[in-house]
Amino acid sequence: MRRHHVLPIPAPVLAFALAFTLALALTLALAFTPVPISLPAAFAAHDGGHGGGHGTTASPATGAPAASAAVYSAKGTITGLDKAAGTITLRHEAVPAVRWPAMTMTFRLEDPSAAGGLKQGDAVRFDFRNDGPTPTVVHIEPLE
Ligand SMILES: [Cu+2]
Repeated sequence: MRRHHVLPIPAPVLAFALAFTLALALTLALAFTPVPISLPAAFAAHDGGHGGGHGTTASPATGAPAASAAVYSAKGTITGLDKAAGTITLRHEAVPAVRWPAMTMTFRLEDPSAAGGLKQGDAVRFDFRNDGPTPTVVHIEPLE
């Protein structure tokens, strides 16, 4: 009877293979785990710059398909006004409808002339569309 040739695998080779497999598994696990990577972005979303957007827009009660067309109302104080650029910076109260905390942020003015009688420091009530990184104020008026 002829014996099969079984090549013995040296222990160091086995150890290396095991370590390599573990490293590969760990790398894959990290690569396919989005949570630890997305958390900092989520935390940064409302960190003053508003670069990360404004979080999830709640669906309007009407169920309208275009959430960005919905108009929301809030109160705030003007902290900056750039009529030439057509932007206004508002320190606004929390807006639960779009899940915004109270904060200071810049809006685009749909009609820059709408801010004609307003100035920095004014308390205002305003309507806006949450339609992009710089949401659009569609109406603004002084708060009595
Ligand atoms: Cu905001």
